Amino acid sequence: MGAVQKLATVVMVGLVALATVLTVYIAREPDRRDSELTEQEEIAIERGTDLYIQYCLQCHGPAGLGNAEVANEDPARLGPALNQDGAGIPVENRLANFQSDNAADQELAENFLHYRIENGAPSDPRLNQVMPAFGTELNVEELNDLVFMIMHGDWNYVYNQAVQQTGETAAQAECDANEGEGEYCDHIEEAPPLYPTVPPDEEDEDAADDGGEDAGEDSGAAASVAAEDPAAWSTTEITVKPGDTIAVSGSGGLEHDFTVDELGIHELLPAGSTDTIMITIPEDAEPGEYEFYCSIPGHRESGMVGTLIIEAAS
Ligand code: HEC
Ligand SMILES: [Cu+2]
Repeated sequence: MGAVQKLATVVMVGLVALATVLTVYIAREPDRRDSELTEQEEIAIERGTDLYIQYCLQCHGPAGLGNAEVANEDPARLGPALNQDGAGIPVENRLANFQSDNAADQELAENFLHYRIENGAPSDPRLNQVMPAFGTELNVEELNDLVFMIMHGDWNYVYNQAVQQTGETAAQAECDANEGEGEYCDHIEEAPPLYPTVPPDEEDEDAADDGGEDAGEDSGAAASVAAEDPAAWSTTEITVKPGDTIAVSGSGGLEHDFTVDELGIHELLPAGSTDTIMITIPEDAEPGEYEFYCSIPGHRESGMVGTLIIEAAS
């Protein structure tokens, strides 16, 4: 009788174990499906990563942290962080949330990424902070792979690939392989930065006192407005007369522009600058109400829009 009972016990234990494993497996199935990318998508991420290392790393950094100060050992890169989570950028400060689960966010991110990568950002040339346009240099598939990588890739993977592929740490690897001796080790110290760094800018100091308004008064402008990050104007109503000037200031962070379609006004406010641009209302502008807004994708929709009232000249 012992043998039969033992067998029964073994079968029971086996069944319970199997049931447990199955339950856990089924319970976790939705997660697994979410985080699993198709083979096609994995390939897109690999290709996007290689393109990133070749074209973007020099300004946006090996881990996509760019010039973000937080959590970044290397904040001298020119470009902003594309790895928003890694850089600790609060969600409410993101103009577009690059790695979101939400369909609306994803659509905005996809449009913005395509727009920015294809057109670049004609930023302030004096600061040498120009994001080049890649719309002609890269083909449609390459652009799609890059955007897909930024939206769905893993920045740790990018970083590891970058370490493998760039010469920056090849010297380190050789030096380590030679137990810390030989010419490679000297090279680590000497190696010049492989990327352009932000030049010191002294002249931003005076503009930095948050002063759209001040700047406007000093310069005799009839009105002033300042861009604010992520996407707002300091005022949503501006009243002027034909021939008046409006002092428009940059936010000091993101790029914006001041656009009034009917008057043909379209002035860039470069990233990283609080400089004030003087915009003159044409003498022959018809009195009435116009819309002023920022034409960077997503900004107008986020509320970066206001009313420009032109009163009759007295
Ligand atoms: C020469 C330096 C440089 C290179 C190379 C470069 N960028 Fe940039 N990138 C910048 C700068 C500077 C900005 C900020 C521009 C601005 O807003 O005026 C920027 C902005 C961006 C933004 C917008 C980020 C945001 O939150 O506003 C994206 C996306 C971007 N770059 C992606 C790329 C990709 C992808 C590549 C490679 C194909 C690339 N960049 C190559 C310098 C560079
Ligand atoms: Cu804007």
